Amino acid sequence: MSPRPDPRPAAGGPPAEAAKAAPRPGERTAADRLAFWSRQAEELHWETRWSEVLDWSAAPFARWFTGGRLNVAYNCVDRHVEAGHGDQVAFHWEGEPGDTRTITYADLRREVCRTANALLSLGLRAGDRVAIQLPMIPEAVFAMLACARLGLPHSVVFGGFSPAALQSRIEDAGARLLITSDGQYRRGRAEPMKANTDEATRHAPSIEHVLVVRRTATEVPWTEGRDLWWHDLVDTQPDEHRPEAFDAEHPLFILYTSGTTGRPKGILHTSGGYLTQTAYTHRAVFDLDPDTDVYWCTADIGWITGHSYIVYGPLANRTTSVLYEGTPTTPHEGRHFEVIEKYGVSVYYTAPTLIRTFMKWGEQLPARYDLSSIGMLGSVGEPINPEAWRWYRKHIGGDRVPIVDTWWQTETGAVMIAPLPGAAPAKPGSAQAPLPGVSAKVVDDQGREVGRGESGYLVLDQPWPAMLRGIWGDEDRYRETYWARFAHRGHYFAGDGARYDEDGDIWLLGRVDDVMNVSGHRISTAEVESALVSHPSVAEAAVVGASDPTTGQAIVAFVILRAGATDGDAAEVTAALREHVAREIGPIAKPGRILVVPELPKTRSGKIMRRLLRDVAENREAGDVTTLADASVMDLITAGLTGRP
Ligand code: 6R9
Repeated sequence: MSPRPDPRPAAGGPPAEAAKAAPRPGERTAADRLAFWSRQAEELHWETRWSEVLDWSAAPFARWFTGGRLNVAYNCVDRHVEAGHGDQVAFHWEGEPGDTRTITYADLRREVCRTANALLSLGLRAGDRVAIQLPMIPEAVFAMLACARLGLPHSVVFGGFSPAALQSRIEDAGARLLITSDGQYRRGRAEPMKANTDEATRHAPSIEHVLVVRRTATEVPWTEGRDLWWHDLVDTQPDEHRPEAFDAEHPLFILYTSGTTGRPKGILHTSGGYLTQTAYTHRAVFDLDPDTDVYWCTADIGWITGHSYIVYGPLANRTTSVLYEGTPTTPHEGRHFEVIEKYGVSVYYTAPTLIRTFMKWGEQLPARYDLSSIGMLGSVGEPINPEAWRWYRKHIGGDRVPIVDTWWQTETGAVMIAPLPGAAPAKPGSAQAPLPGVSAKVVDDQGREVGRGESGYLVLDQPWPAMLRGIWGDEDRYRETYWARFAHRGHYFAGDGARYDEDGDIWLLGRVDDVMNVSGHRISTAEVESALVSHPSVAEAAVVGASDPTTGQAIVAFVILRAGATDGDAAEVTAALREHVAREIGPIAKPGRILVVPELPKTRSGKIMRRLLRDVAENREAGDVTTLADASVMDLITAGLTGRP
């Protein structure tokens, strides 16, 4: 397709979709917002229409489109086939070793029906939970949609997570079925997957069956009667399955994310509101034309971005997408550009950490490929620094395409703050303004809105359709984490700092809690600390996120070793600790640096002052130490570290 000219600064009118979606004049009140979302919900197919758009009477537990009934998978698949688009490509799948598969909407319908029939044959019924740990292969999408079709909440666990992490997620959700693969390709190598998931299921008695996709032809351990091959069970099922409509509030999925404590939270999303907002935002933010665009979101399906912007939003909008299995460096660093050129990708949605990696590799790399199909670029996962924004636009976007910086969270389910193309002049590094139907504010400690040029906390002061409906099995934690901070005002506390500029546009400033953002992945300091102290050599640990030019933040750990643990080589001990964290949580949580220290800086109440450790990690003079129980601790720490790399 031909690239769109950048409509900003708003010279001509906004593009058609943005104009259609934009709030009508005066659409500012809560009633207008509900009318707006009601119009967006009408874009979906409902078996029964809702009677009320929002029921907020049990706040902070929302019910959207109450009384409405729909089937999410029908909306994402069957309805497009029935409308005559069965031959349209849903996914151009590109495997890491270079194998490919083209999946049309008709193919997708057949695969999802077979998978649904297979799950039924295992005795699964609406409400049962299914855990999925799979690489980025088409079966991952089939599995998610089959679950949605049957009303089985899925819990997708990122393929890089350790057996221990998978086990705790399976247990928390009480999953009956695990869907996994024999192995996965990682940087050109076939690595075992089933061997790891077996370790997880050994201590997870809720699992009755393990359904295994053959991907790498790796040898696998096998438990007769429990384990089933996908090609035996699914591929032999009938191609037809009649979808049943579920309540708008029927649970669609649980997705675990890091919080400020060590225990991950199972974020619960439901059906009608989630699909309404993911579909609307995907359509409006990317100004997408389903007949001509080829869209590529590079996220992994194990993260919320994969759920909302690879699976549900794009499919509800009948998008043609690229689905890529591998890492960006395999088999070479030009892989993403090669894929863009091959499929004529027109909308490319990725994370700042990858953009900064591309910058490091140099602009000569994208210059070797024809990227002229690109008409729109997206960014998600962390604040995008203006330098990366400009580089992205110049070297990937040919200096002519809009960039949408989309702020949202696992908890929000869908994009909340983003510049609508054509609606406002672009500002590199700013997510700018809440989307139509969304209300966000920057407030001070007391919850009062701050003025222009001032910073504070980002809050969402009105419910939104794709909002989380709670934390699985833990009502109190839900209230405590998100609603306690500004309870007197009824604001949702996002955990991010933000600033209004002189025009009143929003700039995100990163997390204000103990959650790190490493390459766009949320990892809590407490999670890594508890992994470290579970190692016999470690007496105490404190973890901070230090600024890193490529990954946004890098994990730096300060550890106090137990007596005796220092007898060996210090480098050996820290190497062992890094491996230990990788085993406990997953390679993404491996600390970049581990510093062995004699003490940790603590307040009188015993709270570790991470701010001071961050100063050390970022090579700064330590800031205010007056609240330390023992001010000389910082000298001890820095003296001990001098001369170390
Ligand atoms: C979608 C996703 C959420 C946290 C969020 C914030 C950071 C995401 C951002 C951004 C600035 C953006 N974040 N997008 N910060 N600008 N465009 O990433 O969800 O994994 O739950 O992370 O990521 O700190 O609070 P999730």
